[in-house]
Amino acid sequence: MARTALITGITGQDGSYLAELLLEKGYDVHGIKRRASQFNTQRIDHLYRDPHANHVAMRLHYGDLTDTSNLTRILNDVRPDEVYNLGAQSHVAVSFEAPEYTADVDAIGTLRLLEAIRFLGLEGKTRFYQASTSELYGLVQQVPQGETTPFYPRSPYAVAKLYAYWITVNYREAYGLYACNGILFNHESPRRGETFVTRKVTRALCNIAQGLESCLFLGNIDSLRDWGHARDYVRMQWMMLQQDEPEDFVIATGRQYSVRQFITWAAAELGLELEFSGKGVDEIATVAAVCGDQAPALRRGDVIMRIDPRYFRPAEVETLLGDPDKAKRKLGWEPTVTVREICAEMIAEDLRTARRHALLKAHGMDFPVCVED
Ligand code: NDP
Ligand code: GDR
Repeated sequence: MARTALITGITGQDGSYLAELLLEKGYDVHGIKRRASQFNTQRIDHLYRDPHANHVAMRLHYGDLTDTSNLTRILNDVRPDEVYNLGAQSHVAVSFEAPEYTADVDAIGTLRLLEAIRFLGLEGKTRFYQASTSELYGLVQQVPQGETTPFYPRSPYAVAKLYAYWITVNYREAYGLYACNGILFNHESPRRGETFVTRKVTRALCNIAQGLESCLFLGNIDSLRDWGHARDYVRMQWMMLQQDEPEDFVIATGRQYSVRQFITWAAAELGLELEFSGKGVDEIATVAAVCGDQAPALRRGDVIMRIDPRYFRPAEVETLLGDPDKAKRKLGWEPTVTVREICAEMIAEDLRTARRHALLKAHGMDFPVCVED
């Protein structure tokens, strides 16, 4: 009998890679997708099979982490061996604008799932993975951050995730549920949401290089992050649920770079050398040299990045650096892709799209390029 997994957030970056991994491993995969006014399954369309076919390994259910009866019904129908709770309002800056909704989805949504597992008497069958985050460390108390580093959340998102972290631990201790937290540091890919900083940079620079946008606006480019590849990190999510005993793990690369460094790499992939000048909100990045033919719209001296204080957060997480030692020791997990390689992969993908759009534009088929945030 194939094992069955339920993924909340299957339409997101991690959900799509995890669905691929579990299907490869022979699982029957069920995912929860939200009702939207337009199709929202682009990241998993390549995994879709006609639901009328004989054996369909991936099935989608309409649902929402704010809806207790919906979650309970889906869990009762699917009775999964493994639940991966990846669904979340996952944008830190947005959580300052929608704090109550973020708490409802990210904190209470986790409780709803755990309670439904218990209510349905699935504690002995269903293993639970909670998508915890390095944002829990916030104002860091120790460098690097590991499983025992104290938390100090700095956003409504992180505070909601702190509740989700502890309620997962509590259900493990109180009810013997096999429940684990993966404390994941930032992870990226060509499927990264367009408003997170790495993807915002790669997408905008490709559009600028092709003449589809003129300038990239960013907030704090001095913040430091430990970036890995989403595909490596979902492998670890699955590994955590295959152990004899449930435990929490930090997943990170153990290397840290600034947003500014990432911009420099992204530009270099396009044959651009940048010069940063000015200070604080007046800082800009100018093209110092162009080589190759990947940026036909750009000349030396063009300003391609400016600071917009609108992107500063009310409370910032300045620096994060993870210690993945436990994951390496206990599970034999290693990250396989460097951030420089991730950046190259993201640029290659976004450049393909930008070139396609530029070609359409050149043939008079103009369309608005969405640059918001
Ligand atoms: P994404 O933002 O790409 O995906 C989030 C997913 O959650 C989407 O499928 C989204 O649906 C879904 N979702 C949002 N709100 C709800 C809701 N109310 N009910 C049900 N589903 C909802 O996030 P990632 O894939 O990058 O991250 C996965 C998880 O890991 C998240 O919980 C995130 O907080 C956490 N995390 C991510 C890290 C990272 O660096 N990527 C690091 C550490 C933790 P839709 O497609 O319709 O918007
Ligand atoms: P983060 O990722 O907040 O770490 O949360 P994000 O890419 O949004 O920001 C990283 C850093 O870049 C700075 N920054 C900007 N960020 C965005 N989004 N847009 C900008 O214009 C911009 N300019 C500078 C930010 O201030 C920040 O310091 C991600 C999410 O995936 C969370 O769900 C996850 O929990 C954490 O990673 C680990």
